[in-house]
Amino acid sequence: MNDPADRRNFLVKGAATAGIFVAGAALGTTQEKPSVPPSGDQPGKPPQGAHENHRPSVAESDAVEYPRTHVGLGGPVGSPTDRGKLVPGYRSASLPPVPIHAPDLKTLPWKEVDGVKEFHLIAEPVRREILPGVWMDTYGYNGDMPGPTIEINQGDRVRIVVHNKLPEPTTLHLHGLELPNDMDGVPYLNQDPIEPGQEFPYEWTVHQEGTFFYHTHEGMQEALGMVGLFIVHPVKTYEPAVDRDFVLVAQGFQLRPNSTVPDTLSMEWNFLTLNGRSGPLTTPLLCKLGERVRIRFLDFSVMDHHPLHLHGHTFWITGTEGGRLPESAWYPSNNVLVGVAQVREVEFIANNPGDWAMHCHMFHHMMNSMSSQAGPLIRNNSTPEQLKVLGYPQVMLGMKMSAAKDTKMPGMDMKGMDMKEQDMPGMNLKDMPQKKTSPKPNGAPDHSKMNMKSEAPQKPMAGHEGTEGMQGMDGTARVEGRREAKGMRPGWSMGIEGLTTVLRVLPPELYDEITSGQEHEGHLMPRS
Ligand SMILES: [Cu+2]
Repeated sequence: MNDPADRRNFLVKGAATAGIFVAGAALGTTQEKPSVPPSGDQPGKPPQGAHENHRPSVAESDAVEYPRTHVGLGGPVGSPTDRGKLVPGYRSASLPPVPIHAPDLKTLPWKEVDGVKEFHLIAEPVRREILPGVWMDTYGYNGDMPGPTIEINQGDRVRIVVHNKLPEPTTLHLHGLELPNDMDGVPYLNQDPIEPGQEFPYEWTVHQEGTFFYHTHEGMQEALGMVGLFIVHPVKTYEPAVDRDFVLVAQGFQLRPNSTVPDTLSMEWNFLTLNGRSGPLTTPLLCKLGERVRIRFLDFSVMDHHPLHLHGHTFWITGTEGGRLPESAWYPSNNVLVGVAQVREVEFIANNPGDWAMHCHMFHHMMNSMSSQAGPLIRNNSTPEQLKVLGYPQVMLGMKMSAAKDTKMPGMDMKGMDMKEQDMPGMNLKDMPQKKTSPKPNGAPDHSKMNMKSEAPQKPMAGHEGTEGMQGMDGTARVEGRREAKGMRPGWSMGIEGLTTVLRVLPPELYDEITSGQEHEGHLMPRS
């Protein structure tokens, strides 16, 4: 798959097959309407779970006007198909809501106890790998940061038992939920803090639905990442129904040199994460061409807002942390500003095949480890992958590679760079995907005045050692070798940093080939 021709065939093959599925929708015009609304669970298959009482919405009968397999505007502004606004997915709205998919996060299991859905949250110190070989020692829940996702149905009675295994008191706040005052989790105001070794049950009946979250109500514990998603599905599936329901939580941390513990007093952040990982370790979001996709963004940053931008598509903003918006209040965008503790839900038809960047548009948030305060956070023999992790721009990697091979790069003054082959022990240049990346011919910054050697700390930056050997070449192979990344352009991980992930809009056959039936199915929510 490293050969571009192979990749092209891979994609073309999938696209051709997809064309069979969706030709009807793709070729449809305003003149012709399909006899069967395109609301099946799979493209081209009859809708599962559709029953006689299922009344096709206006959107379904008009959906053919909106192109599902290529870009296009749909109907006029204000019409149901305007930029795909009310065009349904393939999944029938008569089915329960599709389970949540939170990439890189775990789901919290529950058991029924006396008619109550009982969850156990363990507040404890955890380690989290935010980039290959970059570990953070922090606080979280059930061994993870962010904590596992809680997913329930509107109307459920829930009990969340918090077990405090931290060396300090804590409480749990259920954010945005309308619950009894003594369940609200503000220490001293609503309850005594849960002391180390103690536990406390939070129990109430959830009448709301939407995107909520739980977190400690101690500021410095919040800054350490003590948060988790709390998703409540509506009793009746929203229309137009979606085929995918993703959720992403944004956070920021300051990891200083020689420390693996985030500096929670800092008001600057050098590592920004989505679901606890920085790009390119963020796992790509997979969907099939033509599906209706919902993405729920939560900002749990200390004090940064994030303008989250999706490439190649126009979405409609359909909900907030307060729940669903009426359709009259939706508006189209490709960039949504998510403020601290806010949620923005967006929906769109994934009709533009390919691998699309989805990222915060603040430039510093598209980088890993800005180093203005501390100088280059590297040691002398750092590999290109480590440079990448530590925030050196791609052109630097190109320079380093070229310098190592004693080839001169046009327009670059290599004096003083002191880049020699022996700086990169153990590197196998021929296997580097970066080798295939063309260096910037013009306008590249002049790094010749940087004296990396003298400014580089003598000791490796703690946390960047790759304690499990996951660094350098291994890190790249691991990031690009993931199942979810199959068929992506070799070297793609070079362009994905910080608060960034990738949405992959795949022809159905290609999607199936990649997932091999192993896709996340979630747990079907029993209706009570
Ligand atoms: Cu941002």
